[in-house]
Amino acid sequence: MRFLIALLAILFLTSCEAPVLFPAEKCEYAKGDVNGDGRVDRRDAAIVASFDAGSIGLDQCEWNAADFNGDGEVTYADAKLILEYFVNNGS
Ligand SMILES: [Ca+2]
Ligand SMILES: [Ca+2]
Repeated sequence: MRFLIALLAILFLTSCEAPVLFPAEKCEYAKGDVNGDGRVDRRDAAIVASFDAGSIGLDQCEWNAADFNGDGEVTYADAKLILEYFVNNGS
């Protein structure tokens, strides 16, 4: 009986704690720096274009960086803007 009470107490206490699944990944990629190499360049634009074409996927960090115009979607428009940014700023 004592074992059962202890087991119930453990279950109750562990169920009250916040679930710890996986620590939130830090997304430190700058806007447009989809591959996280510290530069916004044609390679980032190519990644976004590939994503838009459906040939690759993006993780959440990459996706956040890829939405260059901040419209909540990652499309060819973002690839174009990233490329324009690269051409104009020579990052
Ligand atoms: Ca980059
Ligand atoms: Ca976008």
